[in-house]
Amino acid sequence: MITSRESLRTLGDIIGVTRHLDGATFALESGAALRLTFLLPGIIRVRFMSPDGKDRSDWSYAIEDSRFEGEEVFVEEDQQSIEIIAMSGVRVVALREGCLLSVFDEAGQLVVEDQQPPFFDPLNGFIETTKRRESDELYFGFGEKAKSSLQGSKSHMMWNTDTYAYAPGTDPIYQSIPFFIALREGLSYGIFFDNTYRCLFDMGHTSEEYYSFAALGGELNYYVFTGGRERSPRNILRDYTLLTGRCPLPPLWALGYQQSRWSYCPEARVRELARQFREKYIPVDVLYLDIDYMDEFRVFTWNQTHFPNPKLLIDDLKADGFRLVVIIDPGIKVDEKYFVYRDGRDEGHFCRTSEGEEFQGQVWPGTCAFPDFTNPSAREWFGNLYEQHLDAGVSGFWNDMNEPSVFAPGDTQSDIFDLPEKTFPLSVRHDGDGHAGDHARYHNVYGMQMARTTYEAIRRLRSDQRPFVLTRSGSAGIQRYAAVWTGDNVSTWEHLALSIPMLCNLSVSGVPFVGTDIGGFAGEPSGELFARWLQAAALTPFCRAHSEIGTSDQEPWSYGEEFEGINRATIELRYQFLPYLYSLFHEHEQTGVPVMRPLWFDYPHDRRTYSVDDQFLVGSDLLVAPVISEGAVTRSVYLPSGSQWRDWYTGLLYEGGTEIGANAPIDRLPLFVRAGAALFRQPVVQHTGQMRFAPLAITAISSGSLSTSTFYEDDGEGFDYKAGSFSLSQIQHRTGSLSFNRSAGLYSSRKIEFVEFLGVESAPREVSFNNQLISDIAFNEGTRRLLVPLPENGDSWVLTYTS
Ligand code: MIG
Repeated sequence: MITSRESLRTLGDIIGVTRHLDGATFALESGAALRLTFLLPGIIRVRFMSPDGKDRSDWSYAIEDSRFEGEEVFVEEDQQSIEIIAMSGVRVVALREGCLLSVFDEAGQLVVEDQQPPFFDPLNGFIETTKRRESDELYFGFGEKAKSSLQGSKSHMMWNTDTYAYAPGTDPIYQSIPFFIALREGLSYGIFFDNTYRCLFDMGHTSEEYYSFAALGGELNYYVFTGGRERSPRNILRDYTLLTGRCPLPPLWALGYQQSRWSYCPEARVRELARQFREKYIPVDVLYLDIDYMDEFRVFTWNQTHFPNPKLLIDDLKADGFRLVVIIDPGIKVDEKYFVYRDGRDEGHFCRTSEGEEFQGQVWPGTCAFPDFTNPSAREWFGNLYEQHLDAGVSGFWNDMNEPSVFAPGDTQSDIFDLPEKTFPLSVRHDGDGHAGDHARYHNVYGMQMARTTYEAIRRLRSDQRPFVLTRSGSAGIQRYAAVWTGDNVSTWEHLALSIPMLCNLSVSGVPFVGTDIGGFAGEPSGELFARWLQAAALTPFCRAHSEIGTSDQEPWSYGEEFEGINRATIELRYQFLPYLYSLFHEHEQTGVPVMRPLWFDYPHDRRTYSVDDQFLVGSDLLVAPVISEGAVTRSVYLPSGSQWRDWYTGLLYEGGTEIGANAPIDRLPLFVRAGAALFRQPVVQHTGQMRFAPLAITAISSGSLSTSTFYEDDGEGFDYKAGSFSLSQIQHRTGSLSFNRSAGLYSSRKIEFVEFLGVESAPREVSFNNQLISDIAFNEGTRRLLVPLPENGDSWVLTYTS
């Protein structure tokens, strides 16, 4: 990082120990102190305080919940070292000399250890820690990175940056999450560096033998997640999201297909778009308005010529099952006659320069001032502005440009921080919720605090509405407030390929609600590329097509009749799986597991999964292997070991741990299902508003061994679910038998109309429901599917067949 190694100092030896119930504090020679806290079994906080003698209060935007009781510890000391042992068995050993730390798991195995003492630079606040590294250890996460997980991605910068048409390898981009999961031989651990300054992670880049993370300011304050007994990624993400929060269950409509472009304008174009979707029977839930809906890009205004009556437009769209999301940028046009500017200035809500002047910079509206979203009163003021959009019926908000991005700042950046990103000067002041600091400190949280402003405003102004916020920028904890899209990608096959590791790494950084601009933002995709991209995105958590102004049309029907049919079927596939997808969001809210997962997340013991960058899991049951190369009609698929898998289309069984060839004609998304799984699906609907009238179907995937699946359901809106208005069902299934049990909840579940068994080799001799024979069944030998229409059924029943 940008500092000279000569001016680095260590923090010195440990010269004193104070014991606490939940850890210890070490006094260091340099005057700094180290506080070690055992927050929970498996979460250890390492906080070095005041190497520069400055007193810093303990303050973080990332941490949602710090009210942990702490784990009780024993402290043992000898000449060389101090050992702190928690009740769970997790242990930290600190060498007195150099304050070198080693962390051990419950089973006594080494998790991670310092390779060098921590360093700091008294001249500029630089801090750094270095850990030993085994040469085969791999690292995933780091938030939003335009990199595949393995190929050369060994150093990562944390500094939110507007990077239009970024290329594979561009670093940093829009979001920075200084968290990673380390993986080696099935054992994992995680580290979260809770520091909002510019950070650099050097993960074996400089030397295979160690890795380091450093920041240009703030504290060396990090959390080690040991991953519990299993040392599993699942436990690590559970614990990381206990600390930084989870994504609250989104409104159901936000899981539908979404159509955007810069810009659908004027109103007639929006109405035409809506009409086309319904006429063509292409399911969709959400339409977007980009910056042109506003009066000269003034946020919270409408262009009166193009959108003379927004409420009427939105009402009409709603009647037809559409939701509208509008963009809101942070830049406020400096204009005496503009109420937002006037109020913001008069009430002092804008960011100021170090001289106390209003900071101004150029963005879309021209010269702008920028709300200080790190100030609670600015958040409340800006948040209240959303009221009129909510009154008009706008369903959700899209926060863009919040890195923050500034085309031309008012002054130039200087000194060691002199880097080319277009953003605020680093000296701009922020309130920091009472912990005042400069932009160098708060740059990375600006976007998240804007998304928070939006989220909290909807919660405050519409207590019965689940907020939907989409954000471009964010930092650790962003999942509490918003869905995230990966910014201005490009319409190329390379970018399509990149989308998979990008979304997987965001997912394992605690952010489950993620997606890319389908078809690519910059440039124009061919019909084939758009169709393949849509397939790749069909089961991603956030599913939205979006493209730049001036590009050709990028709707599902824009590429001729053949592709229109293919694209319709792809979107229909998503809608059929929506009950399953929705249930996964509930699982995330409960446990912190991501919705979309890299293969290694569920199969850390299968080393071959570590390098799979062109497939992903959706929940534990679906394995998606999209075609990401032009002209391909087959592809090889790796099926992880530990499960058996069936081809979704043929029902054929495959052993895990094998690589197979999959058929992938242009109209097919290669899809595999875990044997034993039971998935909830539904017939095609045109939008989620029709779901409450649609029956459910269970698709059970044949397997010799018994497995249990859980399914969550509620009415898809509001917060009644928190008061028990949900339904939780359990299915136990093995070949020939499926038992269903509604185990909890007050919500009256949708009717279950069919059970479909996938992977049935021959026509069954007998099918019975609660011991009564059923004759009206359909068996398809070619697809190995047995379809059983269910009689009236209640909270608990059993379906069996014999072959
Ligand atoms: O400077 O609002 O990433 O999705 O269409 C460009 C116009 C500003 C960037 C976003 C993109 C959006 C565009 N915005």
